[in-house]
Amino acid sequence: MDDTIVALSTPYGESGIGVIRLSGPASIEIAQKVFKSKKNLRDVPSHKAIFGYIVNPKTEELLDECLLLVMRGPHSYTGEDTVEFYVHGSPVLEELIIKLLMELGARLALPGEFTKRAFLNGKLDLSRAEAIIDIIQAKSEAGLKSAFTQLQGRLSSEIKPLMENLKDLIAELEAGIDFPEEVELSYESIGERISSIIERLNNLLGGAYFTRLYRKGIYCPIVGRPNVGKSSLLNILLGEERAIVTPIPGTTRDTITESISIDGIPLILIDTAGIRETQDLVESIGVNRTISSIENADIVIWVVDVSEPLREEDLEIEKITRDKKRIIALNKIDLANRLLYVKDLEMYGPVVEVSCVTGEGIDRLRLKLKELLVGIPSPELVVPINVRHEALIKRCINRLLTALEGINAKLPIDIIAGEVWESYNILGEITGETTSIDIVEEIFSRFCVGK
Ligand SMILES: Nc1nc2c(ncn2[C@@H]2O[C@H](COP(=O)(O)OP(=O)(O)OP(=O)(O)O)[C@@H](O)[C@H]2O)c(=O)[nH]1
Ligand SMILES: [Mg+2]
Repeated sequence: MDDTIVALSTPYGESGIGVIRLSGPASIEIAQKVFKSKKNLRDVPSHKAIFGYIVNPKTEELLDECLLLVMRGPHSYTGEDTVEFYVHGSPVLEELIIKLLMELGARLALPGEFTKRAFLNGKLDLSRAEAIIDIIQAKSEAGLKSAFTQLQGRLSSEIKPLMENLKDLIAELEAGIDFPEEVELSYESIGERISSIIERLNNLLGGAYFTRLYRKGIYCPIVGRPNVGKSSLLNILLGEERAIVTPIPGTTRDTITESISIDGIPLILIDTAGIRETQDLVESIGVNRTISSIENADIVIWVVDVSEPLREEDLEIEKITRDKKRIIALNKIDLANRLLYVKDLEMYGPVVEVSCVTGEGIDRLRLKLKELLVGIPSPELVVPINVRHEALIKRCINRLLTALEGINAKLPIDIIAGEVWESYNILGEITGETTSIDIVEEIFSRFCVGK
């Protein structure tokens, strides 16, 4: 990290201001060459805004007025000397300045490179660095809060003590191997300690499901046989004419995905192709998609038409959604020729009568959806576990279970110590202490340039 990197940290395009960030050992020196003010940047205090002009050093031409911030390492985001220019948000100007800075020796930053430097300089551990991508990419308030909890080190504060425990255990096991006469190891007490670590890891896994809900949303397909009003229901819940509605059965052929927010948690609604036997190739692909959306569902809204009897096709859908959390929307209650009532369906789950034409009952349906979300804890209370952490915790548990088996079989201590070592290394991948450089690169490549 002996080079100095530069990037635009605000989105490309016209804006009120644009922030250009320089980080690395030469950043103050390079900045000085394009910045004209009464003060010399070498002497200005850290973290204090300075007014001045951007100047082309070759022609002496003034390009813009701007504010500039010097942040000296290690007290900066990256841990290195950093300079930020706050210029007018013109893409032409921003490109011009970045080009000048590159001519003076800076290199264009790679995606996530500022944050990667922060990680490599020990400013953040890996799970906290990952939280920064999740904050930037948050799609909902709950997702944002969950990511912020992670940024504050909630996960690391759970993992680090477990790593300490494992380290102590390894030290004792190794002492037992090296000095078998002096150190007496009890298989039973080692087993108890490992079991208690497994239990704590299992508790952490409980957070994975909720973390996914907060960040990705609750997956909620709207299913039913053709023409019952699934697309109409999507539209009325969204408040816009998103999906095509016609009286022709088989109108929707592909899935349509849109998101609404319920108490800050994203609910991902999926309008699906009505399920029926069909010879039409396109429609049958749509039906397959519907079926796979049911498999992935957290909640299903099953739509039934009041003006028709329950048909074979309805019962088929009942069957394939049976083991899901389900709400039945008994639709078209505005019609006079009513054949179905709540009592005919309530054995299948909670029923809400609605009309997508008059809007009646839609608020009740929203309320029912909300009730199904009761029991989802507030994101600040859940230890955030993303998919990567979840996989590592599971691997770690497996290693520890192998160690336990070894203990029960009274295998030699060095074999058990090997498993405990492995489990320690696996946990270290969460915080980044033992993560391979490939994985670090992969994580930071998901960032945007300038972060
Ligand atoms: N009277 C009445 N008609 C409705 C209601 N909801 C939907 N419809 C009508 O029912 C027909 C089918 O509606 P869609 O929303 O396209 O039904 P769908 O389930 O998406 O149908 P497919 O995409 O073909 O599976 C349209 O003519 C709608 O106007 C309702 O609450 N009352
Ligand atoms: Mg439809």
